[in-house]
Amino acid sequence: MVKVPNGVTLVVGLGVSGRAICRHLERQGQPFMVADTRAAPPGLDDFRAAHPNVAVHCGPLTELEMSGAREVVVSPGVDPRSPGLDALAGRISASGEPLLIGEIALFVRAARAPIAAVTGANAKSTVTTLLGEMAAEAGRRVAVGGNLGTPALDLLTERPDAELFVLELSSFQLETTPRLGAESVAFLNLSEDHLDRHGDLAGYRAAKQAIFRGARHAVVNAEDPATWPDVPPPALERFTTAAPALVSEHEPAEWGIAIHDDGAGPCDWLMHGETALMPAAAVRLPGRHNQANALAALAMGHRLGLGFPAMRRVLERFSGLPHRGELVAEFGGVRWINDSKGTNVGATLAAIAGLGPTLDGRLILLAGGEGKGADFAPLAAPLARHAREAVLFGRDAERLAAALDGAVALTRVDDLAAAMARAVELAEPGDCVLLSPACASLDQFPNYQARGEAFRAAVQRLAEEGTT
Ligand code: UMA
Ligand code: ADP
Repeated sequence: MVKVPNGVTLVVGLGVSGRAICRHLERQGQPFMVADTRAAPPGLDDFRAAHPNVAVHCGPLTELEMSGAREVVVSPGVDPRSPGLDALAGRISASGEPLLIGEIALFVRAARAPIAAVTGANAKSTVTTLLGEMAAEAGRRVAVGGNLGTPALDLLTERPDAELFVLELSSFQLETTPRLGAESVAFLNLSEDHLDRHGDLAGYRAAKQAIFRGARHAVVNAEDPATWPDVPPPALERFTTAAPALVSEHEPAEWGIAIHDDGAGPCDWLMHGETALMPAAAVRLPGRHNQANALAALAMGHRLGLGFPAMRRVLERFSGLPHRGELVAEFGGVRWINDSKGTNVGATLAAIAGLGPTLDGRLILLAGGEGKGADFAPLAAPLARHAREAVLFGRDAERLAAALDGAVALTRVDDLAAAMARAVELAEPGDCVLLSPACASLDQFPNYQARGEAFRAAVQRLAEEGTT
């Protein structure tokens, strides 16, 4: 057994978050040691060289004696229920918080500006980025990060003058955050993801409900009751892709979409109650799901006092993040779309629905990877309607094939390169080749970005070959 010395903080995980936690504890002058379940995590030698006085344990956490630890701070990818940590459940530290916490709990203690936080199964990064851009456009000193990429703790030093923090928070981060205390939060949608960690949809939802703890304002999805808070915050608003429902004078107006005529003819407008805000078609991001995302960002921005003209300018110009429904190229009459961030079934359904009107039965879907225990059956009906073929690769290709059997033509291949080769064989003018895997990438790639880059590089090679 290796003992965590009394009064020393244990940091679990030597990845992006773990290193940010170490930097933060260093700045605070709090002694810490580090553990990682892998025998040789990448970058270990560099870490040791930079921190010669910090003890590092590599290997099973059950080899650690943690009873003297001041706190145990886990990285989001580390399951608090895993062997070695499970015994800490319910234990309280000297600071009165649970002994086992995550990076966001440290952030909440240190942050000196209001927090706006976004969670959901899908669209978190998009809404977080939109809100961050809106705040910047409105002249606020805003810092944006969290699950999106820059660890929340790093924002404290990257933007010491921040007057607003906008954070994307995952269920992994929220389940180790005892009390977020945010000025405004949004819970956008819920569909199956990370069931291998949370057990079932109820467990996944319960982890995300932590976003409401101590929140002063919340935005939820009127069409998805799973996003509604068990314990409502003082102010609660809803968005919907339908016309805003008539609400009593005691309830805030809904954010929705309705037909309106400003004199140029009737068309869909984004609405706040009876107030028409902007034509839905003026939102640059495509698809109804992105109009819902725009409404959620508007509702949060409104609460934060951002002016509508600034928010509208952002919605008119923001063309989306890479790897989310990104048109990589169009040549030979074929569109190639990178939706590598479609890492669960709900995201792939949204990507297909968003493209739907333009597909005309000409979709070639590339999907597969690590399914995280999800049920793929909901993909069958939209693929039957929109797709010519689904090309399946990666660890869960067989499970996908079993769920889609009979609904759409299927090909099973080993990897993305083979899936691309099949798509090239198949594609004809008018087709749309969509990489939206409905799965995590980790069986064959370091992350979803690498998978999307591999797709992009292959498409660009094809485009060059086709034009030379
Ligand atoms: N580790 C263990 N034991 C485990 C799991 C991990 O020791 O059981 C160690 C690994 O060996 C590794 C380190 O922990 O050294 C990795 O930690 P991590 O998996 O928590 O990942 P980080 O590199 O710290 O990145 C995390 C988020 N990753 C996860 O939640 C899995 C990143 O979200 C986030 O951007 C980053 O912190 C900054 O806050 C990525 C993600 O995939 C994008 N998120 C999931 C999603 O969006 O669906 C939730
Ligand atoms: P997250 O950070 O939650 O993964 P992103 O903004 O990165 O969210 O988008 C991830 C995926 O979710 C994209 O592939 C996109 O097609 C899909 N998506 C975007 N908006 C929605 C929505 N409102 N509902 C369902 N899926 C969506």
